[in-house]
Amino acid sequence: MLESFERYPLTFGPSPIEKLSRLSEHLGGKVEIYAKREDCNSGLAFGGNKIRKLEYIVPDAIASNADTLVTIGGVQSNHTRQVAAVAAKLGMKCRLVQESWVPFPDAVYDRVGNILMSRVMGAEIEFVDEGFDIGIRESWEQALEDVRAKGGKPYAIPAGASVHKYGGLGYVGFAEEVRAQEAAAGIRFDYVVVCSVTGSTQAGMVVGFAVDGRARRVVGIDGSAAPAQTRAQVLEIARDTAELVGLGQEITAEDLVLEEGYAYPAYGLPSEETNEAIRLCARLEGMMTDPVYEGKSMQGLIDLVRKGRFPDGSKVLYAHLGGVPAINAYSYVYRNG
Ligand code: 1AC
Repeated sequence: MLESFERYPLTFGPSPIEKLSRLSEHLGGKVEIYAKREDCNSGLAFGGNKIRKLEYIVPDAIASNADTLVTIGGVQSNHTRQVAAVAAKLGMKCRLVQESWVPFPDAVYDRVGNILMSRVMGAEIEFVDEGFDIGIRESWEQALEDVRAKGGKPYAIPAGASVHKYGGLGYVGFAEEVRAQEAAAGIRFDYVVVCSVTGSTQAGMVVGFAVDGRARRVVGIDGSAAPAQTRAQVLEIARDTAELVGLGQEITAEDLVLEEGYAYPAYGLPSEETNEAIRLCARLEGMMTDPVYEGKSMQGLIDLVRKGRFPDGSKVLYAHLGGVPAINAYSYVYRNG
């Protein structure tokens, strides 16, 4: 489906899939859990899901003759870190708007993890005291204007690279990649579990897996704590992406599965259950997850397996999107492990 779209390679190639045998056994052994390691997909500042999306956005940025990538996220945004890495790799400047999406008081919250890397990679960073919102933000539009006013040529990348005309393509490619890996390994995944916030990761997967009838097997775990907005954004991006790639079938609201019960107490704040999931996965598999994204989707995965949501014998693919660097900003929470 992606043959007619230009791709600028930023990843190593297909990201690895590994079986989480000890976690599967711990949860009763009736469901086989695998992880697709998007956190290991690139050498660009620890990689992650946005690098995959940016592969289809960068050709447009280059064609526009832009000299500055401009984007937005929370203070510990993985997305802004990945855009900073891509800008460095391309020899472009990078302007980041970091809003106060998470009311977290750790003393080093704005010093470590993602934002530390963005600073080291030379991004220009502006803090804006606005709360969480996945929509188009005035602060970001002002940053674009400011780059222009100073004689630069900005290229606009919205939060999560999501509401961008090519934002869903990377995860259509993910589905195609999984199909090829399934064929090579002689297996087929019954479900894919993925954290969803700004929407284009899940939306792309829904379109990509619709091809073989698995759209509704993509189980989004809401990490936004604003599920109505996330759901609407996933649907809009999925529909636009389906049209863009010529899917030939309509994506309906029923095609979107978004589990809403795991984002509490708020976006970016881990619950005790999230922390237990992070520790369990780390101690059984050595696989690190984070308090904002993958810890919540891991919590959802564990809970859904325990509740019997996946029939016995199911193969479940957990998409690890690469949110781990943010865990450094929660040092007090994990001071004792
Ligand atoms: C919310 C887009 C998002 C980030 O890292 O800023 N995943």
